[in-house]
Amino acid sequence: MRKYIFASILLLIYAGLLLPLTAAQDDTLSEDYNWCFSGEPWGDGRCDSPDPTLAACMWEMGWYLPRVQAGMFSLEQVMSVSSCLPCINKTVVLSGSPYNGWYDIFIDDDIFVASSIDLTGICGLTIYGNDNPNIIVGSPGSDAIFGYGGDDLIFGDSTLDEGSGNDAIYGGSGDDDIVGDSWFGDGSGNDLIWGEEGDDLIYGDTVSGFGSGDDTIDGGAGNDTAIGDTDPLVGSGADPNSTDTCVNAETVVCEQP
Ligand SMILES: [Ca+2]
Ligand SMILES: [Ca+2]
Ligand SMILES: [Ca+2]
Ligand SMILES: [Ca+2]
Repeated sequence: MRKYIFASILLLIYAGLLLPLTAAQDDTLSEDYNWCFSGEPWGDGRCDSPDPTLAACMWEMGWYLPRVQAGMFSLEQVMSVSSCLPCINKTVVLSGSPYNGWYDIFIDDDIFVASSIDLTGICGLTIYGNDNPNIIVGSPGSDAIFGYGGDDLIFGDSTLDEGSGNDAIYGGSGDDDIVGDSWFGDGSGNDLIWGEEGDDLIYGDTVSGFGSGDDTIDGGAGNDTAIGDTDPLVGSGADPNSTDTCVNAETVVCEQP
């Protein structure tokens, strides 16, 4: 249930931040102003929920988030006083990335390892690579990672530790090596991986460990290899309990092709 609360709150944050700052500009932020009662896009009844905990959190965030938009509070301040917002997502962009939208952290490099930044209070990262060969290692949380062009090496969670984040990874063009979780350990994240163009090598869980995540792998165009769990020649064997889905791959080691 808790993950649904987090997901709902984050959805509300994204919805709120996409709105123009009309609330701050037209003096509607009176003391009792709350999006749950306003005509805003998510003030249409979604602030009501049969789950009383979720309903209470939505109500609380309905009060806070317009004020975050208006600059009265930062998300970090809200996190410090509200148990409804235990963590936030942040966006990372690498130098020269085709992505030209808003971001939190700029990395002047072709390499980014999430453990190099302070991950306190962060649920997950959205990481935009560039058209060079990138090495990108995501956070322990649930990340979205875009490799773009170049022959990229991407790990969803880490290289050394076990990984359990549920990541969405897009290889872009180029011959990419993508690992849903980590090199070693028990990869248990349920990842969605798109190899896209190029001849990609994709592991759903780990290269040299156990694998138990339920992953979905789509090789896309090119001569791709999809391995649902872990390398059968290197790792400790596939977990018979995981159920992976692999499509558009020419070489498949996957329980449910
Ligand atoms: Ca790249
Ligand atoms: Ca991750
Ligand atoms: Ca491909
Ligand atoms: Ca996985």
